Amino acid sequence: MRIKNLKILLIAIAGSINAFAQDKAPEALPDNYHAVANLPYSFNPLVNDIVDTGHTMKIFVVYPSGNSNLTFNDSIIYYKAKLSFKGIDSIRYRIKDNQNGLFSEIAKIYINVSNEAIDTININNISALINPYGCLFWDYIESNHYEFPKGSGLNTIFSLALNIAGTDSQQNPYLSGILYRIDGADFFPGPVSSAENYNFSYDSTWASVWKLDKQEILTHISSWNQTGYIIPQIIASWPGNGDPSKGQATMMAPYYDKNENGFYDPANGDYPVIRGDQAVYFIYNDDRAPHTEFNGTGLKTEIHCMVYAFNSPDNPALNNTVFINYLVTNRSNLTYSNVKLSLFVDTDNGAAHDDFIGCDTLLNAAISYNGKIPDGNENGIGYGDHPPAQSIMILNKDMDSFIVNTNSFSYQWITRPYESAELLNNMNALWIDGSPIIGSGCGHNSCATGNIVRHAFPGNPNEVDSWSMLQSPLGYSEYACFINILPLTDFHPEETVCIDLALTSAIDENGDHLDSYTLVKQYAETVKTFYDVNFPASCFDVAPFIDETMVSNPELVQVFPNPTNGTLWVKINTIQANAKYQILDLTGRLRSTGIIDSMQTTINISSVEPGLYILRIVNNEISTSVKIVKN
Ligand SMILES: [Ca+2]
Ligand SMILES: [Ca+2]
Ligand SMILES: [Ca+2]
Ligand SMILES: [Ca+2]
Repeated sequence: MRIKNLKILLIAIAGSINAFAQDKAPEALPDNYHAVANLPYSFNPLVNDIVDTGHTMKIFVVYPSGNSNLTFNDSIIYYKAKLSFKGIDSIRYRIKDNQNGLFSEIAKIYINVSNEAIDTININNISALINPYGCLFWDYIESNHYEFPKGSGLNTIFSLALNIAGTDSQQNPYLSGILYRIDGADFFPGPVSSAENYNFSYDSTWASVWKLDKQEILTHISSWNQTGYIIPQIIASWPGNGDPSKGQATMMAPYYDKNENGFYDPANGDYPVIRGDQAVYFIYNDDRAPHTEFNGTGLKTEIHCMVYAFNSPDNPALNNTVFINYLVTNRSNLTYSNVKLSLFVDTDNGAAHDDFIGCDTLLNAAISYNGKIPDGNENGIGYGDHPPAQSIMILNKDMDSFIVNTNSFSYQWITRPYESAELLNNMNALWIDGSPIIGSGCGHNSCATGNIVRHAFPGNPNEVDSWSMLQSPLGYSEYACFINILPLTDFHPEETVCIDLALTSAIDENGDHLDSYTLVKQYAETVKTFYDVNFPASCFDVAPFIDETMVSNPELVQVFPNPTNGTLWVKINTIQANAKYQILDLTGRLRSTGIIDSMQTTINISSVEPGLYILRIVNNEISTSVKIVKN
């Protein structure tokens, strides 16, 4: 009886399941994926989803997040996280049963997005966003980050990018252009490689910046051979060498090759070489893909870039400065002529629409400053009564020409370039309509008369009779500029051009916008002197200051006592014409200097604090360095 009843019950349950199944909704179950930012992926979220036996299902809808772009078809979601996104992205979807037409509940898809390509340099009074996509300081989506003072939430630069143009021997034009890399791209992360190696693996490897503090390197130098020492990931992955089998150059990021085997192996004591107390390093090129921002043919250049800064609270000029070192190498087999290298810099002194910009031809600098006080946008956000000025200075070359443009001005000729011909005009010191700079008034022949010049608004706004934007009829607005660094007659295969820049900010806390202009010029001059003293060898000489080859060479120079309490007796074997000595600390800061005028010279360093220093003997041709210890 009981057995019989149970049997009937089971049959009844089975029957109800069958009847119910015909109307059962499909079930979407959550999914987890990993992705690298800005690279394309295809996901099939259906693989773990449930639908009735014999039925099929499809993706019905996908709800995007703001962190990614996606499309989908019946079974695949094509996904790309935004270039500057990092973290967990969450999108949602529903599926549909193709037979019974029912929909699932909403299910979530979690994508863990890694992003090694975005970091900040932030060791001094500046915090700035760095990436390897060609346009510094902005995130290619909505916000910029060149924060000064660090922590203020206010910025003095929107973006900075290097443009390159040239012609080959047949006069064919080449152009790699970049303003904001927002509607297309001419520049891409990574070194120039053979075409078959431009693939997903390449992209995921080189979508990266490497950020290092000098202290991490010094720790590695003193610890690499200690038991238990683990090489920090950033030192282990430092891109010292390219892969020749992939058409890459052998030497990439600078490093000290302790065992002199031509190969970066930090486990054997090699270490990254940087400038400054902190550096962010990356490599990019104009060859990875067809150009879509300015649609030109790329020159096949590879750019190695080191952004670096010094933590120097007692030196406000240095503490308000970020340096950039660009090494631009021609990796094509063409010799280019009439080569232009032009920096596009969109300066924003806080609120963007009340600014001026001009240049200083003696400093080789662009200088932006506020157009009025207080600085502020329509919501009152800005620097207020003490707006900053910002200098962008070329340290190792002359500024060949300088021109300005704007997104928000009523004159067509001063509008920002959108076509390649307009870009080339700006890179050649012409307004976008091809007319020259007239050295007075508005600067254009429609509203000014006078001589043709190559530098727009070179005057000091504090000087009433000079030609600055303040004295022009243009009025304050939203401005950007082209700093045209140099024309290069011939740019040969495998030749490298080196550019050193310094970006210096200043606020006169007791003054107005024009007092900050005066102060930033003073700071820029201080920074230029620092550069000239501390980087005398070459723009290519990345960092002479923590080189282990700096041991006393008794044939050239003897120093004793070492360690010293204050007095150093320096003996050299020959008198070098115009020789001088420099005492540098390990950040490269000059602490003492003087003339070497005999074969035996006494140097007093009793005023410097105890620590490790570099004594450098330099004349016009050579330098010899010796480590010294001050007790
Ligand atoms: Ca799923
Ligand atoms: Ca080595
Ligand atoms: Ca402003
Ligand atoms: Ca601007």
